[in-house]
Amino acid sequence: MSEFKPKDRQRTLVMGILNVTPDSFADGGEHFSFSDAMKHGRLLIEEGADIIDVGGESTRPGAERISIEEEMDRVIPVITELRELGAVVSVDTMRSEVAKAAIGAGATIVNDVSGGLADPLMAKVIAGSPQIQYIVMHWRGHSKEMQNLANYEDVVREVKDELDERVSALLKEGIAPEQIILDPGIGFSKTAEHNWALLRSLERLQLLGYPLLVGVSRKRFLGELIGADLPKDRDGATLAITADLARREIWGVRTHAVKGHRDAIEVIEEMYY
Ligand code: PMM
Repeated sequence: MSEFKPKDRQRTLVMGILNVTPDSFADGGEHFSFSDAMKHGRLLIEEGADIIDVGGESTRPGAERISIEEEMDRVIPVITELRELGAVVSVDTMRSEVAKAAIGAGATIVNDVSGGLADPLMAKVIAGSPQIQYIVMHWRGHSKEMQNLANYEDVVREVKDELDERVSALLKEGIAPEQIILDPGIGFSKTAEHNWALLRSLERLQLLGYPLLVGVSRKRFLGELIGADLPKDRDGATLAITADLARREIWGVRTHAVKGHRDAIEVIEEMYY
């Protein structure tokens, strides 16, 4: 083994979560007003977020949908301001209109938890913006119905096959392979057992040949494991997974508490790469 690190290695990236919603399960909706959202956005930048993921619609199990106008009003001003501060911004949306407006405001990544399934026009917007990266998450249905869709015989095989199908459909619509990042969709139509099985076998999803983003931050299955009812008490558990994912060369992690994750990734880089 060489004692030098290969120069072109890219460490795992940290995507900081900025939910501009009144009902996000993980941060209690405390970043709801524009000024509060920006205060938190500045903190995420200071802490070293590589990307800031701005979302206006809650994807919490059982959540009601909001109107497009409401979603636009929540996310576009925040994206514009974050871009002025020089941040790399992704927009967490399933709606093509919101994605289009966000790209216009300077977002360079579209994070679509439905992987293009919720809005048939999304693929066209992404194909028409070849400089944009597109996060395609594994998804089976909207928040209201997703817990009834957590039925698998072999969760890893089925998630892999369903992502593969999505990718084929998106490529047919003109999206370039270089634009695509895949995400197993931890907690979306999945039980705790499904989540753990996927996390143990991410290498099988890496075989699809695309970078992987993983979002476990403060999710309920971690609380169940360690007995933490409050999302904020799940950061240690989240961090343990991030360190492991950095070791396994995962492209990025989506997380609430950025600083600790940057530190953990730096430690793993020093130890192994
Ligand atoms: N999880 C949530 C929202 N958006 N996007 C991606 N790509 N992957 C995820 O796992 C994901 C996501 C739900 O969590 P939050 O309400 O804490 O943001």
